[in-house]
Amino acid sequence: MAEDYHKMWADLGLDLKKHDQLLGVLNEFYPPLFMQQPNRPAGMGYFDFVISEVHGLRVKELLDHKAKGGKVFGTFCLYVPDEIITALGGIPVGLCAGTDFSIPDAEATLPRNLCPLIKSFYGFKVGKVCPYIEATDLVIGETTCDGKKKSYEVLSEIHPTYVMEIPQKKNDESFKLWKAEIAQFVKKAEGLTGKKLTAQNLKSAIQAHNGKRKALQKLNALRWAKPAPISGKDALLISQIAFYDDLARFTESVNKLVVELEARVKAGKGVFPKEATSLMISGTPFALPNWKLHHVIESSGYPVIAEESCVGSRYFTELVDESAGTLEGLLDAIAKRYFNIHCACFTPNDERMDDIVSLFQKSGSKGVINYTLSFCTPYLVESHAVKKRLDKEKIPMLNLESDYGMGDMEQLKTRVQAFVESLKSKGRRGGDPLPSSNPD
Ligand code: BJ8
Repeated sequence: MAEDYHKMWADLGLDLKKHDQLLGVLNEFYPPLFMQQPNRPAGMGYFDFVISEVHGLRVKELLDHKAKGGKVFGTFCLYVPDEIITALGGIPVGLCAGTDFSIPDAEATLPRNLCPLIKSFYGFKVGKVCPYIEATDLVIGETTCDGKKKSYEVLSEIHPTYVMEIPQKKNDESFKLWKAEIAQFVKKAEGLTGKKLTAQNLKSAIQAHNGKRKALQKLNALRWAKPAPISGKDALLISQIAFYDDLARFTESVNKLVVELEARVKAGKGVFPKEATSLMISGTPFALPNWKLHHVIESSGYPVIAEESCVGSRYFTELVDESAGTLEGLLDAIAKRYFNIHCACFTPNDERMDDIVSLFQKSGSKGVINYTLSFCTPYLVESHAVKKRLDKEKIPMLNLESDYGMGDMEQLKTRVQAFVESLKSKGRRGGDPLPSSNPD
């Protein structure tokens, strides 16, 4: 970090000793995991810089924004409409929830057999190690899975929290409920920011967020080239940074990287051999700094070229329709776009199966790794539907369940290697691809 930020962290009430330990772990793991990858695109320099300043410069920017009267909104889910926050002069920040470092603090209050993502986010707050949550004026929760829903009640005891109600069925009645929920959120956000939502400020926020999504779409489509011009680990890192970096600067940096990757594809330059077996991942999100599965797969020699995930395709595939001229029309477009995110919290959720198949086909992956965080009931149970559909399409699939601990890395590696070997031997014998392996 360019500056010493200890005073800023102390003013935010962080536990400085524990926080130094957290940054120590990050500084130890990041360079070998990311910076030592061979043939990395030069454009990754910007994202390395962002990580080097992860609790420094960006937090300072948020605090500067607050000093000028702006508000900061913390989020943990894709259903929170960032455009409304931006339009009202607020900054939306996706909060960290991807490390076991913060879990012991959470387990003093929350049950052990709870999804690690939830325990991680709560542990960051209660353990006083996250400057982002301390910089937020309000955390926006949502009624997605039961674990999150109930944990927001616990969080609300120690941090200002507002919960949006997310419907669970995709029908007209649910859509009406969702629109009403968005209208309520607008009122809440207007109250906090002291600003009024207008067609003009909302349209320009929609355009800005769509610009970010378009940049991510281009970047992620380039990963399908053979050889892949960028590692899956780097692409994942960029998707994670998308949740908290400055919107305009991030979009510009991704677009610059896209130009570099296009040139690489043209020149046939990549980060893995052309014939490497490429895989895609579907399932639960990879909150920062959860890089474990990508590292396991890519350090075995297989590029990860797509993620059907909230830190992945669910985040950027759909744009908000910008064409309406009225506030009502634009809010309707926002409601439609967000209603169209296919999280396992919805029932039934057939559209997600279509998304997985379509991404598999478009990307040219050789197999799907269906990944679920331990104790995530919606995605664990939905693995059955994923398997059924992929079997039907004759798409090979491996089911993996894991948490944030490092203890199962070797076991995961063995399973991924065995899966790829099975794909290769099937390829050598010819015939249809293998049916999916059984869920654990
Ligand atoms: S839209 S996936 S970000 S809810 S992994 S906390 S579901 S028990 S993160 Fe999610 Fe929104 Fe859905 Fe996406 Fe619960 Fe599962 Fe944990 Fe999860």
